[in-house]
Amino acid sequence: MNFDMNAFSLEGKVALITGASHGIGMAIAEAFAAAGATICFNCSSENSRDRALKAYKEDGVDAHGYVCDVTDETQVQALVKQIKEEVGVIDILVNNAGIIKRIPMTEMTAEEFRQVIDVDLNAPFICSKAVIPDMIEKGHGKIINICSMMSELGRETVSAYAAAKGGLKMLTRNICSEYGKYNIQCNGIGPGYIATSQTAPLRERQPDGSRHPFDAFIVAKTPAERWGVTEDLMGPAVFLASDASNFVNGHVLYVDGGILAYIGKQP
Ligand code: NAP
Ligand code: GCO
Repeated sequence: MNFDMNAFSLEGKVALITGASHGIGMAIAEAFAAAGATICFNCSSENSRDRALKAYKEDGVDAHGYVCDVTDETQVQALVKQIKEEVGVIDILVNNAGIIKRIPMTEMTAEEFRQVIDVDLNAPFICSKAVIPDMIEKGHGKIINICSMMSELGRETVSAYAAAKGGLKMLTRNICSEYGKYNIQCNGIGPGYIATSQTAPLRERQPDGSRHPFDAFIVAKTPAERWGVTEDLMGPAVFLASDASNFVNGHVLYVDGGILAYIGKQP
Protein backbone atom coordinates (compact mmCIF):
# COMPACT_ATOMS: atom_id res chain seq x y z
CA MET A 1 0.00 0.00 0.00
CA ASN A 2 1.51 3.37 -1.00
CA PHE A 3 0.97 6.63 0.88
CA ASP A 4 0.47 9.69 -1.34
CA MET A 5 2.10 12.72 0.36
CA ASN A 6 -0.32 14.89 -1.64
CA ALA A 7 -2.79 14.01 1.10
CA PHE A 8 -1.27 16.99 2.94
CA SER A 9 -1.80 19.32 -0.03
CA LEU A 10 -4.38 22.14 0.11
CA GLU A 11 -4.13 22.84 -3.64
CA GLY A 12 -7.41 24.16 -5.03
CA LYS A 13 -8.91 24.77 -1.61
CA VAL A 14 -10.36 28.11 -0.37
CA ALA A 15 -9.64 28.83 3.28
CA LEU A 16 -11.16 31.48 5.56
CA ILE A 17 -9.15 32.15 8.71
CA THR A 18 -10.94 34.53 11.02
CA GLY A 19 -8.90 37.11 12.92
CA ALA A 20 -5.82 36.38 10.81
CA SER A 21 -4.44 39.94 10.75
CA HIS A 22 -1.48 38.77 12.82
CA GLY A 23 -0.51 36.20 15.45
CA ILE A 24 -1.64 32.58 15.29
CA GLY A 25 -4.19 33.21 12.53
CA MET A 26 -1.62 34.73 10.18
CA ALA A 27 0.80 31.85 10.77
CA ILE A 28 -1.92 29.32 9.99
CA ALA A 29 -2.93 31.27 6.88
CA GLU A 30 0.66 31.37 5.63
CA ALA A 31 1.05 27.64 6.23
CA PHE A 32 -2.15 26.99 4.25
CA ALA A 33 -0.84 29.18 1.43
CA ALA A 34 2.41 27.20 1.37
CA ALA A 35 0.28 24.05 1.07
CA GLY A 36 -1.53 25.53 -1.95
CA ALA A 37 -4.71 27.05 -0.50
CA THR A 38 -6.25 30.39 -1.50
CA ILE A 39 -6.29 32.57 1.61
CA CYS A 40 -9.17 34.69 2.86
CA PHE A 41 -9.05 36.38 6.24
CA ASN A 42 -11.07 38.91 8.20
CA CYS A 43 -10.36 41.17 11.13
CA SER A 44 -12.12 44.03 12.87
CA SER A 45 -10.70 47.19 11.28
CA GLU A 46 -9.55 48.56 7.92
CA ASN A 47 -6.20 49.58 9.41
CA SER A 48 -5.63 46.06 10.68
CA ARG A 49 -6.71 44.53 7.36
CA ASP A 50 -4.49 46.85 5.28
CA ARG A 51 -1.45 46.26 7.54
CA ALA A 52 -2.04 42.52 7.27
CA LEU A 53 -2.44 42.58 3.47
CA LYS A 54 0.94 44.33 3.25
CA ALA A 55 2.53 41.74 5.53
CA TYR A 56 1.05 38.83 3.56
CA LYS A 57 2.29 40.38 0.30
CA GLU A 58 5.80 40.81 1.75
CA ASP A 59 5.67 37.09 2.59
CA GLY A 60 4.57 36.23 -0.94
CA VAL A 61 0.95 35.45 -0.02
CA ASP A 62 -1.78 36.98 -2.22
CA ALA A 63 -4.46 37.03 0.49
CA HIS A 64 -8.03 38.33 0.28
CA GLY A 65 -8.69 40.54 3.33
CA TYR A 66 -12.06 41.63 4.71
CA VAL A 67 -13.33 43.72 7.61
CA CYS A 68 -16.02 41.74 9.40
CA ASP A 69 -17.06 41.51 13.06
CA VAL A 70 -17.35 37.76 13.63
CA THR A 71 -19.95 38.32 16.37
CA ASP A 72 -22.39 39.89 13.86
CA GLU A 73 -24.29 37.16 12.00
CA THR A 74 -25.45 39.54 9.25
CA GLN A 75 -21.87 40.63 8.57
CA VAL A 76 -20.63 37.02 8.63
CA GLN A 77 -23.35 35.80 6.24
CA ALA A 78 -22.48 38.70 3.88
CA LEU A 79 -18.75 37.88 4.15
CA VAL A 80 -19.29 34.22 3.22
CA LYS A 81 -21.47 35.29 0.26
CA GLN A 82 -18.86 37.84 -0.88
CA ILE A 83 -16.04 35.27 -0.68
CA LYS A 84 -18.17 32.77 -2.60
CA GLU A 85 -18.69 35.34 -5.38
CA GLU A 86 -15.15 36.75 -5.44
CA VAL A 87 -12.99 33.71 -4.60
CA GLY A 88 -15.05 30.53 -4.36
CA VAL A 89 -16.89 28.30 -1.90
CA ILE A 90 -15.08 28.04 1.45
CA ASP A 91 -13.56 24.55 1.88
CA ILE A 92 -11.71 25.27 5.14
CA LEU A 93 -12.83 27.51 8.02
CA VAL A 94 -10.52 28.29 10.92
CA ASN A 95 -12.34 29.94 13.83
CA ASN A 96 -9.31 31.78 15.16
CA ALA A 97 -10.55 35.27 16.07
CA GLY A 98 -10.50 35.62 19.82
CA ILE A 99 -10.14 37.96 22.77
CA ILE A 100 -9.29 37.54 26.43
CA LYS A 101 -10.01 39.70 29.47
CA ARG A 102 -7.88 38.93 32.53
CA ILE A 103 -10.09 40.14 35.41
CA PRO A 104 -10.85 38.42 38.74
CA MET A 105 -14.34 36.97 38.32
CA THR A 106 -15.90 38.92 41.19
CA GLU A 107 -14.62 42.15 39.61
CA MET A 108 -15.70 41.27 36.05
CA THR A 109 -18.94 42.82 34.83
CA ALA A 110 -21.55 40.64 33.15
CA GLU A 111 -21.01 42.72 29.98
CA GLU A 112 -17.26 41.99 30.00
CA PHE A 113 -18.02 38.29 30.46
CA ARG A 114 -20.53 38.41 27.60
CA GLN A 115 -18.02 40.15 25.27
CA VAL A 116 -15.52 37.30 25.65
CA ILE A 117 -18.19 34.60 25.19
CA ASP A 118 -19.45 36.50 22.14
CA VAL A 119 -16.13 36.49 20.28
CA ASP A 120 -14.66 33.22 21.53
CA LEU A 121 -17.76 30.99 21.46
CA ASN A 122 -20.79 32.61 19.79
CA ALA A 123 -18.72 33.71 16.78
CA PRO A 124 -17.38 30.20 15.97
CA PHE A 125 -21.05 29.06 16.02
CA ILE A 126 -22.08 31.93 13.70
CA CYS A 127 -19.17 31.37 11.29
CA SER A 128 -19.53 27.57 11.22
CA LYS A 129 -23.30 27.88 10.63
CA ALA A 130 -22.56 30.21 7.69
CA VAL A 131 -20.17 27.85 5.87
CA ILE A 132 -21.67 24.40 6.56
CA PRO A 133 -24.53 24.52 3.97
CA ASP A 134 -22.06 25.03 1.10
CA MET A 135 -19.73 22.37 2.55
CA ILE A 136 -22.66 19.91 2.55
CA GLU A 137 -23.47 20.78 -1.06
CA LYS A 138 -19.82 20.41 -2.08
CA GLY A 139 -19.51 17.06 -0.30
CA HIS A 140 -16.62 17.99 2.00
CA GLY A 141 -15.45 20.59 4.50
CA LYS A 142 -12.95 21.28 7.27
CA ILE A 143 -13.64 23.38 10.34
CA ILE A 144 -10.81 24.02 12.80
CA ASN A 145 -11.63 25.73 16.09
CA ILE A 146 -8.75 27.40 17.91
CA CYS A 147 -9.33 26.20 21.43
CA SER A 148 -6.87 26.58 24.31
CA MET A 149 -5.32 24.91 27.31
CA MET A 150 -8.19 26.71 29.00
CA SER A 151 -10.47 24.25 27.23
CA GLU A 152 -9.12 21.83 29.88
CA LEU A 153 -7.76 23.92 32.76
CA GLY A 154 -8.75 27.02 34.68
CA ARG A 155 -6.65 29.69 36.24
CA GLU A 156 -7.17 32.94 38.11
CA THR A 157 -8.69 35.90 36.17
CA VAL A 158 -9.69 34.04 32.97
CA SER A 159 -13.19 32.77 33.91
CA ALA A 160 -14.89 34.06 30.75
CA TYR A 161 -12.12 32.86 28.46
CA ALA A 162 -12.01 29.37 30.03
CA ALA A 163 -15.81 29.09 29.87
CA ALA A 164 -15.72 30.08 26.20
CA LYS A 165 -12.86 27.79 25.23
CA GLY A 166 -14.37 24.89 27.18
CA GLY A 167 -17.59 25.48 25.29
CA LEU A 168 -15.67 25.68 22.02
CA LYS A 169 -14.27 22.19 22.67
CA MET A 170 -17.82 20.88 23.01
CA LEU A 171 -19.06 22.86 19.98
CA THR A 172 -16.24 21.14 18.06
CA ARG A 173 -17.50 17.74 19.16
CA ASN A 174 -21.09 18.66 18.34
CA ILE A 175 -20.35 19.86 14.81
CA CYS A 176 -18.47 16.58 14.32
CA SER A 177 -21.49 14.64 15.59
CA GLU A 178 -24.08 16.53 13.54
CA TYR A 179 -22.20 16.93 10.20
CA GLY A 180 -19.67 14.12 10.06
CA LYS A 181 -22.04 12.21 7.77
CA TYR A 182 -21.55 14.96 5.11
CA ASN A 183 -17.77 14.39 5.09
CA ILE A 184 -17.23 17.50 7.21
CA GLN A 185 -14.49 17.20 9.79
CA CYS A 186 -14.51 19.62 12.72
CA ASN A 187 -11.47 19.51 15.00
CA GLY A 188 -9.79 21.84 17.46
CA ILE A 189 -6.25 23.00 17.94
CA GLY A 190 -5.36 23.77 21.55
CA PRO A 191 -2.25 25.96 21.52
CA GLY A 192 -0.20 26.13 24.71
CA TYR A 193 1.31 29.45 25.73
CA ILE A 194 2.30 31.13 22.46
CA ALA A 195 4.29 34.38 22.13
CA THR A 196 1.78 36.72 20.48
CA SER A 197 0.26 40.12 21.29
CA GLN A 198 -2.42 38.33 23.30
CA THR A 199 0.12 36.96 25.79
CA ALA A 200 2.51 39.91 25.69
CA PRO A 201 1.29 41.18 29.10
CA LEU A 202 2.37 37.82 30.60
CA ARG A 203 5.93 38.16 29.28
CA GLU A 204 6.68 41.82 29.93
CA ARG A 205 9.97 42.61 31.63
CA GLN A 206 9.48 43.83 35.21
CA PRO A 207 10.52 47.41 36.19
CA ASP A 208 13.75 45.99 37.63
CA GLY A 209 14.46 44.27 34.30
CA SER A 210 13.67 40.78 35.61
CA ARG A 211 11.45 38.31 33.78
CA HIS A 212 7.67 38.41 34.39
CA PRO A 213 6.89 35.80 37.08
CA PHE A 214 4.33 34.21 34.74
CA ASP A 215 6.99 33.89 32.03
CA ALA A 216 9.25 31.88 34.36
CA PHE A 217 6.23 29.87 35.59
CA ILE A 218 5.23 28.79 32.08
CA VAL A 219 8.77 27.84 31.08
CA ALA A 220 8.99 25.68 34.25
CA LYS A 221 5.62 24.09 33.44
CA THR A 222 6.56 23.25 29.86
CA PRO A 223 8.62 20.09 29.14
CA ALA A 224 9.93 21.90 26.03
CA GLU A 225 11.17 24.60 28.47
CA ARG A 226 10.07 27.43 26.19
CA TRP A 227 7.04 29.46 25.10
CA GLY A 228 5.48 28.34 21.86
CA VAL A 229 5.85 30.39 18.70
CA THR A 230 3.20 30.73 16.00
CA GLU A 231 5.29 28.58 13.65
CA ASP A 232 4.70 25.63 16.00
CA LEU A 233 1.05 25.62 14.94
CA MET A 234 1.61 25.57 11.18
CA GLY A 235 2.12 21.84 10.64
CA PRO A 236 -0.73 20.70 12.92
CA ALA A 237 -3.09 23.15 11.19
CA VAL A 238 -2.16 21.94 7.68
CA PHE A 239 -2.67 18.35 8.86
CA LEU A 240 -6.18 19.08 10.19
CA ALA A 241 -7.08 21.10 7.07
CA SER A 242 -5.91 18.39 4.65
CA ASP A 243 -7.20 15.06 3.36
CA ALA A 244 -4.59 13.41 5.60
CA SER A 245 -7.02 13.90 8.52
CA ASN A 246 -10.30 12.89 6.84
CA PHE A 247 -10.99 10.26 9.52
CA VAL A 248 -10.03 12.57 12.41
CA ASN A 249 -13.15 14.27 13.75
CA GLY A 250 -14.20 15.89 17.01
CA HIS A 251 -10.62 15.89 18.27
CA VAL A 252 -8.72 18.71 19.97
CA LEU A 253 -5.04 18.52 19.09
CA TYR A 254 -3.03 20.19 21.85
CA VAL A 255 0.09 21.93 20.58
CA ASP A 256 1.49 22.92 23.96
CA GLY A 257 5.04 21.61 24.28
CA GLY A 258 3.70 18.99 26.68
CA ILE A 259 2.29 21.26 29.41
CA LEU A 260 -0.96 19.32 29.77
CA ALA A 261 1.00 16.08 30.34
CA TYR A 262 3.39 17.51 32.95
CA ILE A 263 2.96 18.14 36.70
CA GLY A 264 5.71 20.81 36.53
CA LYS A 265 9.32 21.07 37.56
CA GLN A 266 10.03 20.53 41.26
CA PRO A 267 10.81 24.01 42.74
P1 NAP B 1 -4.27 38.13 18.80
O1 NAP B 1 -2.86 38.35 18.39
O2 NAP B 1 -4.88 38.97 19.89
O3 NAP B 1 -5.21 38.25 17.47
C1 NAP B 1 -6.58 38.17 17.64
C2 NAP B 1 -7.21 38.33 16.28
O4 NAP B 1 -8.62 38.23 16.41
C3 NAP B 1 -6.90 39.69 15.62
O5 NAP B 1 -6.71 39.51 14.24
C4 NAP B 1 -8.20 40.46 15.84
O6 NAP B 1 -8.48 41.40 14.82
C5 NAP B 1 -9.21 39.34 15.72
N1 NAP B 1 -10.49 39.69 16.34
C6 NAP B 1 -10.75 39.91 17.64
N2 NAP B 1 -12.07 40.20 17.79
C7 NAP B 1 -12.64 40.16 16.54
C8 NAP B 1 -13.95 40.36 16.04
N3 NAP B 1 -14.97 40.67 16.84
N4 NAP B 1 -14.16 40.23 14.71
C9 NAP B 1 -13.13 39.93 13.88
N5 NAP B 1 -11.86 39.73 14.29
C10 NAP B 1 -11.63 39.83 15.62
O7 NAP B 1 -4.51 36.63 19.25
P2 NAP B 1 -3.61 35.30 19.09
O8 NAP B 1 -2.71 35.17 20.25
O9 NAP B 1 -3.07 35.24 17.70
O10 NAP B 1 -4.78 34.21 19.28
C11 NAP B 1 -5.54 33.78 18.19
C12 NAP B 1 -6.47 32.71 18.73
O11 NAP B 1 -5.70 31.73 19.42
C13 NAP B 1 -7.49 33.24 19.75
O12 NAP B 1 -8.70 32.54 19.61
C14 NAP B 1 -6.84 32.87 21.10
O13 NAP B 1 -7.82 32.73 22.11
C15 NAP B 1 -6.22 31.56 20.75
N6 NAP B 1 -5.12 31.14 21.61
C16 NAP B 1 -4.04 31.94 21.80
C17 NAP B 1 -2.98 31.45 22.59
C18 NAP B 1 -1.74 32.25 22.85
O14 NAP B 1 -0.98 31.86 23.76
N7 NAP B 1 -1.49 33.33 22.13
C19 NAP B 1 -3.05 30.19 23.14
C20 NAP B 1 -4.20 29.42 22.95
C21 NAP B 1 -5.22 29.91 22.16
P3 NAP B 1 -7.87 42.89 14.87
O15 NAP B 1 -6.46 42.78 14.39
O16 NAP B 1 -8.73 43.70 13.96
O17 NAP B 1 -7.95 43.33 16.31
C1 GCO C 1 -3.65 33.30 29.95
C2 GCO C 1 -3.24 33.09 28.52
C3 GCO C 1 -3.77 31.77 28.00
C4 GCO C 1 -3.30 31.55 26.60
C5 GCO C 1 -3.84 30.30 26.01
C6 GCO C 1 -3.30 29.09 26.67
O1 GCO C 1 -3.91 34.45 30.32
O2 GCO C 1 -3.68 32.28 30.67
O3 GCO C 1 -3.66 34.16 27.70
O4 GCO C 1 -5.16 31.78 28.07
O5 GCO C 1 -3.68 32.58 25.78
O6 GCO C 1 -5.20 30.31 25.87
O7 GCO C 1 -3.68 27.97 25.88
